[in-house]
Amino acid sequence: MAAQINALIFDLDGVITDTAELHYQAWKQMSDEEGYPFTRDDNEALRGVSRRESLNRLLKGRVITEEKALDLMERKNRYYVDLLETITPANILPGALALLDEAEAAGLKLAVGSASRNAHTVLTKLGIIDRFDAVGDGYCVVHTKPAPDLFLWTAGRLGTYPQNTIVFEDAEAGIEAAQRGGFFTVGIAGHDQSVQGRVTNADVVLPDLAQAHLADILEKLKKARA
Ligand code: B16
Ligand code: MG
Repeated sequence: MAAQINALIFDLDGVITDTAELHYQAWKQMSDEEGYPFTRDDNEALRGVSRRESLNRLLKGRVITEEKALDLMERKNRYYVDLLETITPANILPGALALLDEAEAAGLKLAVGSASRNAHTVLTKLGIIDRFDAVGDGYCVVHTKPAPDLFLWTAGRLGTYPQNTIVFEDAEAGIEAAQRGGFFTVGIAGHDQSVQGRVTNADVVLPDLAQAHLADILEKLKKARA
């Protein structure tokens, strides 16, 4: 890897914090009201994909009107936004703040690239929105992950190029988006064996950001791209 890394872009849900459980509870409440089956396993397939695509996957081919789809998404989001009230800085995942500190000390630019339209709210509740030079969210581009648009938009806001930027992602759709954009990728696999396959295509795979030091990550990327 001859390239100079000058920026890091972090996915939000599953990398900096774990809002997947709150998304699950909100989709579950809406699904129960409608009599749709929806399990935690089903929720795994919604990681990193937009609200609209999440609904499509949840419906599993069931055909509904556009008006109904908008109502279901609006209701789910209302439940989700209510649940976001419970978020505090204690919900930042282990190691994330330490990595931000290291990267900032090294002079790297920092951004969030999240499919969520609630990313600003979540970052504000976590108390870290000021740590980022740019926040790309579900409002910034038409085509969200796995299209590369969101990460490219975010890199543009930072004034960096994909070949000088690392994307940290926990979802298959996010790794694909970053790779299609030409970024270096670090996959956050989590500790649940049944879902670890989702980021195996990343340049470097880590279980989480705990003990994730910038120098080690750069070294691993260098070996992966040698
Ligand atoms: P919203 P990320 C994603 O966040 C979530 O992983 C995904 O489950 C959710 O459907 C998507 O945001 C949209 O969220 O309904 O709040 O706009 O992983 O890209 O940070
Ligand atoms: Mg994610």
